[in-house]
Amino acid sequence: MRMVFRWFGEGNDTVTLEQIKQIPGTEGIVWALHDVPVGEAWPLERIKEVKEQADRYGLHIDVVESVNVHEDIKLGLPMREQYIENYKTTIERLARVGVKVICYNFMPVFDWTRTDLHKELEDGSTALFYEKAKIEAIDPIELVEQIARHSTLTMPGWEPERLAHLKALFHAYQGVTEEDLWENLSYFLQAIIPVAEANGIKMAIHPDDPPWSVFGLPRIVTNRENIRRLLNLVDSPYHGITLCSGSLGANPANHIPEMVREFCDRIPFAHIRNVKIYENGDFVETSHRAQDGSIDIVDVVKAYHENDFNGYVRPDHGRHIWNEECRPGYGLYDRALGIMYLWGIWDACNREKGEKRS
Ligand SMILES: [Mn+2]
Repeated sequence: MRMVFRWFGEGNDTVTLEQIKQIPGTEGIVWALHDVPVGEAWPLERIKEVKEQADRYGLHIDVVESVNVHEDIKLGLPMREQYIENYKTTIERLARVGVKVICYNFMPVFDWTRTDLHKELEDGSTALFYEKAKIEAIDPIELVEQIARHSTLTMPGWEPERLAHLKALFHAYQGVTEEDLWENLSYFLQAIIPVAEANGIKMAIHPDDPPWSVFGLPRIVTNRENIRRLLNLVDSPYHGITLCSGSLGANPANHIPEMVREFCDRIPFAHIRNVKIYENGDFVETSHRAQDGSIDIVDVVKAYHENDFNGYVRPDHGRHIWNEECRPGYGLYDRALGIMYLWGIWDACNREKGEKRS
């Protein structure tokens, strides 16, 4: 496996490239141009700038996360044609600096959803938390209005200036079914996969987080059966998934090691992290250690090893430990500990097979 680490960019991350370089076995960054509005083509000069920054530390930029998909594409609106053209341009420009994998998602309105960004765990660390009843109890439009009335924000990305826009978006999704979303995803893939293929870039869709409908919005990348259907939409090795153990694993019916075994040759990029699921459906992000959460991370890594996985891996999220001030889920310390746990399992698997591969 090829270890990489998400980095939000110069001046936009508490973690430095120098620090990332010092995490054992870490060879590259997972990056994006976070300030380019969704739907616009990424400027080549800005792309080159990130490559130069990473080059200075001997880190590669093979994996981009995310090139976000405009809502008009997900909704199947006429403007999608222009946004798809822009998306293709971004793919071509990323190929010019050697990018190999693009992670993206097809979740309406939000990507990940949590109710508490700093839930305190028993050991005093804090982590991202999802309270199922809280999300299920609320009508989305009512939620937007509530947040507009109160200043305390509990959801990521719910900045006041986005609220009016959000309300319009929720209205746009009213009546949009899962089948509509499948159709719009298929349309998007038919258009971009040939371009990705021609440019040597593997597209890797990230599963929905959490893997079920939230706020009444349709969601489709949620389980094994749907991933089979998804991969059959376009038969190409350049159409794959970012298998995220923590996202899919929030539903205990999703057996992650089995999914790794089934889909391995279509997984160019893996997110490996653990979550602890409670009986009422709430979940919290824990350390990577198998005993600390509900997902058997040892078996997940073994499954990759058995399949000679040579794709990219990131530790995904971490807790906030040792009083680190950082972007929620994206501190240095716990993610670095996670990497060492993953390497520990991997190296032990190597020894069992009498090998020393990386
Ligand atoms: Mn993930």
